[in-house]
Amino acid sequence: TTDDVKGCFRRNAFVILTVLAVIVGIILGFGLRPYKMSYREVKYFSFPGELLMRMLQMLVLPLLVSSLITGMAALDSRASGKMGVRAVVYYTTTTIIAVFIGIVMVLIIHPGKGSKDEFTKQEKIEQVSPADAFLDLIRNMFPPNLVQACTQQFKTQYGKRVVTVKVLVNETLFSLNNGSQELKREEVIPVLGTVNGINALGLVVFSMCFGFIIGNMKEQGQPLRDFFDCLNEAIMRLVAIIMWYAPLGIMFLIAGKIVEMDDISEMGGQLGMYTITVIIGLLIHAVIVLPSLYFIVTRKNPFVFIAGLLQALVTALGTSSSSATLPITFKCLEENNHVDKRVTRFVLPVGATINMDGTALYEALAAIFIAQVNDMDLNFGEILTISITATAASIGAAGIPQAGLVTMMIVLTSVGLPTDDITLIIAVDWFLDRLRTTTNVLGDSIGAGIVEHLSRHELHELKPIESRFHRVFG
Ligand code: DAS
Repeated sequence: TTDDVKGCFRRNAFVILTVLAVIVGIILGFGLRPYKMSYREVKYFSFPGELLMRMLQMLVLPLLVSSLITGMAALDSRASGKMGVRAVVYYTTTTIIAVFIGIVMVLIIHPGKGSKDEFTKQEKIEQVSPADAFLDLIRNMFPPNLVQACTQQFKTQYGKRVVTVKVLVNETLFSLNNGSQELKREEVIPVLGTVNGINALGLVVFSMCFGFIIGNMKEQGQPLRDFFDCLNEAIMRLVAIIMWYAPLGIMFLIAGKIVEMDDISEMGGQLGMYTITVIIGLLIHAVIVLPSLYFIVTRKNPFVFIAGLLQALVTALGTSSSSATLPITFKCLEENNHVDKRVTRFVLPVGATINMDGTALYEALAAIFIAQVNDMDLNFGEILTISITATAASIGAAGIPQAGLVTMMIVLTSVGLPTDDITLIIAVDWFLDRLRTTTNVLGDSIGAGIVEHLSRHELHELKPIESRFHRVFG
């Protein structure tokens, strides 16, 4: 039918446009490097990319709340309970596998052999103690009030300057020194509890409770269910518009980052080997483990499923933020892969908040790399500690740029490694962050496909989300 043709054209047009945008972005970035643009020029040059980030970030919270409420309301307690258990089992399994891959890779390749002085010593970052960081994490689970929790302000990093992410909800300042500037203590409070990170857990729980209640209000709850369904539909319509802009935004995000990155030739052998080790680990997880899991459970071709996600995966690559990518992940799963909305609305918000396979793999691998650089031999107990804290830190990491680098402090401290040493790997973190964010988004999406398949009987018994919006507006 014409709708199918239109849908197919639009889907492929997006993917082709976005992949082209990445290629042009890379060429543009390397083409502009010889001009040594100033910080200000890079900031203006990257503006179209920042615009995309802000448009997506603006949608994240209302989308997260409305999708969870309507998703929960559409499920009865039995179905949501079973679905929740399946999702948690999947998250736990894939995160543990990811950590295991990270550890095996860094122990086999051993990129950290040699001495530390090869690294261009960056300025010390004054660290908040992990106890403060952990307390901040707990404190930030509960925003001062819900209204504030829906207003967030992000200024993302521009290369060589202090990165400041100021989240109105908690006044949590997170600054990552990417360059020579010294940081003041009060500025370095890890971005553990941002409205997009662990804090969303507070909102996720609230939304699930709210959705559960209005789901059990039978007919009286219908107006409320319709309200949040319309809110969700309205946001998804906005996403449909933003998706046409996304390729342009991604092009400038990638080009801007390449213009300002350190000279690759300056990168020492150890850092180069470390980068290759992370890439191999993430590829094994993203190309072998996750698709195999999908095939084992659903007996369907995983690469057809992944092809439908390309727009979201490239957006994750461009924005290095799984939260900012969430609206596009929703669209790809529901429209390209036709995953049931009752599953995506329930599983995706939770997954994007706590399920970060790429980050868990990265943190375990990086911690052991730093131990190797410090000529520290870790025993089995310490490696086990790193596995556990890397899993916990990936749950606490925010879905925003370079959050995984910050939560890694908990991992380093757990085995007595110097937290300052995160400065050794900052130079390549902006690039590896993109890859681990893409892995995070892939893990969440494959999880939605697997949970939907395992829940097909329960879903069959319940009525689908009959959107009033479509009923009224078609
Ligand atoms: N950038 C984070 C995300 O959006 C991942 C990370 O920093 O590790 O998922």
